[in-house]
Amino acid sequence: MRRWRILAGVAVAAAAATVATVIALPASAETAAFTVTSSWSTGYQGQIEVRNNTSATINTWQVRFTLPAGTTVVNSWNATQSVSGSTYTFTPAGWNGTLAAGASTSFGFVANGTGRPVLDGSTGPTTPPATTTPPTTAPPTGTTPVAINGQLRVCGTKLCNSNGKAIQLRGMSTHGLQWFAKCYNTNSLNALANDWKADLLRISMYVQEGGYETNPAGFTSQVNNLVDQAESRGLYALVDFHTLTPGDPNYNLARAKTFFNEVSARNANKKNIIYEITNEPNGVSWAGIKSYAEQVIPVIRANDPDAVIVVGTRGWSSLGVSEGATSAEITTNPVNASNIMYAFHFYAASHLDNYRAEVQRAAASLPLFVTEFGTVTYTGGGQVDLQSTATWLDLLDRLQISYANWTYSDADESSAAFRSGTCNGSDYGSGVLSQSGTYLKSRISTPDNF
Ligand code: IDC
Repeated sequence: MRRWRILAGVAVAAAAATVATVIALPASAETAAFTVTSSWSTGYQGQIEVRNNTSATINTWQVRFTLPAGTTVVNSWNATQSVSGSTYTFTPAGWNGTLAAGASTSFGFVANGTGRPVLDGSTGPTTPPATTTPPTTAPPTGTTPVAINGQLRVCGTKLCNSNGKAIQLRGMSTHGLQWFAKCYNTNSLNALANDWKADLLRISMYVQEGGYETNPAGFTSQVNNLVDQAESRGLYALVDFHTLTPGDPNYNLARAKTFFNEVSARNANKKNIIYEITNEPNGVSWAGIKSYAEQVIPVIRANDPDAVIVVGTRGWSSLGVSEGATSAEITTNPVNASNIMYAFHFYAASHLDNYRAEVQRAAASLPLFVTEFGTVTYTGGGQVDLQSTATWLDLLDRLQISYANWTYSDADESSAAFRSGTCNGSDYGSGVLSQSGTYLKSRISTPDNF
């Protein structure tokens, strides 16, 4: 860890009586400590701890650093970021400006590139000591899901491993990366691989709502980084192009082609990547979804010919049921491509026996992948229905249908696996799980049948 003096926000402090004490103190009275919390070949996640070393409360602070050419901040949290050229300035997020004497707060960021920050005015070394970068996670040892199963492919209606054995992957979905990037760090991902014994991380990259469309390069890099993080732990990575509103994926067709071209070119040689080309089409016909799929799939195939690709289905990936249709519209007019699967989503408190019956019917002729489901209502909140969830998961286990649960996050909603605030800390153990998280962990951590 590296300690810096921080710019104490003197200009701001001068205007505010409550922080007047800061002005009289030497600049070294507050410190900022930088740590690399996780790193990969093309970037890293950093954390900066801001500590009030004075004997009085302060109510604002400021940290400013410069990144060397070629390195940029993709995303930050728990602070307000502004950027000018290669200089980044961070001020409180709104709730962490006030620090009592001796208190500290921290904020995080993801950098694309390997250059480390240099604090404005810092006299410290520009190259951090080697100890600031923790070793990257060990490569698969032969016991991880990817080491055992290798490159997957669709065989009949099932997902098969490289030996041709039908398998089921069980795992968790991130929440929207634009909101919950801080939840995907070394500790949380280690917990997912080692404690949860998950097989799969679904990487949910919203396109709207502040997602991909606002910063294509940044989100592409964030997704790639998480594919690497999954790979280093032997987990499969399901790359979810999280379309939701508008519901017609064709609205995002050009973006999808750009995104999947880049991601598939970069990750073509990996065995752990699976592509989910649209999350939940809604208000659009099956013909419209099929047309989208038949334009996006060739883009991926040109780079990564052997990867499994999952196609969303009509009515929020309900196989059409939520819009009054059935899976027959797919079976009679399937996507013209091989090695693909179809997505089905459910929320256990909302989607009951008629949906289960349709899944059972469809599974006889279509390869299905439950790329998202919740234990709660379709709002992502409300009551956790463990009984319906158990019925669903028993069905999926029996049919060997792979699944990912919404969400591996600390969102303030009952579908989240962690209690609100968990991702501000480093503990991802049993004590911080929600009711939903406790149940999902108990299901996912049972031995796989690989
Ligand atoms: C929900 C999130 C919620 C967010 C909302 C809008 O849980 O925090 O405000 O999206 O973006 C889906 C979607 C998924 C939804 C989830 C719960 O794929 O994006 O997440 N859900 O409503 N389909 C059915 C339910």
